[in-house]
Amino acid sequence: MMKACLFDLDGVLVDTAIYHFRAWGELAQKYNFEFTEEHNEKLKGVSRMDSLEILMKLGSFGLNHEQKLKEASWKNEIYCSYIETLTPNDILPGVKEFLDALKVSGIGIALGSASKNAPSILERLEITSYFDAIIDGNQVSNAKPDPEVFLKGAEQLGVAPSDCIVFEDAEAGVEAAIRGGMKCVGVGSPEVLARADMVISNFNELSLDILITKMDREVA
Ligand code: B16
Ligand code: MG
Repeated sequence: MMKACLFDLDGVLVDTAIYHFRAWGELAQKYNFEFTEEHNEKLKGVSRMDSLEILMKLGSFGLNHEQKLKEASWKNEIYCSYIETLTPNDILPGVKEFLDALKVSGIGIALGSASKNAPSILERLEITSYFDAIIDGNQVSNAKPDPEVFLKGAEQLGVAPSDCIVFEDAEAGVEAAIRGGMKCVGVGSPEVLARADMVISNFNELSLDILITKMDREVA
């Protein structure tokens, strides 16, 4: 029985991937290698430090621990300057209406994001108050596909993982939901998110009734 919904942030509630792309692109320029949108796909749902490791491989350059911290924080400053421009108009289509429907039905709402900037993004979007639990990159030691971020969310809500539905746009996030024993709605391309229980392209396609009907059928 569905008792809670756990949402990823980037790519599900708001599209900040373009800002990550631009900020990492500046690092790529600094180290003089090509960084494409296709490369950026590999960074979705991946933590900041793991993203830097992927870029180091792409650009074939090495950094010691201190340099890694310095470059990651340089990228984050650039990223933060971009997200300063976010407003409630940047919430992805249908999200607000869906969150409203969950609230009215008394279904728990949690955030499960790899981003350490998640709290400030939610503030800028003016949706913090919807969330009964917020788990972000500051509170987990194991990145997705490890289920830690979602299991902590379920625990804070006091709901069993089998009664939770995760919304994810990244393959690693879908895998994390599955490993956590939760159902998963993929937001994006059915090819990339093939392991999700159902896939939508945006929240305008989804109502609470559709979700419950579809997920009940999966259980039966
Ligand atoms: P930060 P999500 C993830 O957010 C992004 O998809 C990923 O591209 C980013 O590297 C990661 O957050 C860390 O973000 O640098 O802000 O801590 O999709 O898990 O909400
Ligand atoms: Mg995401």
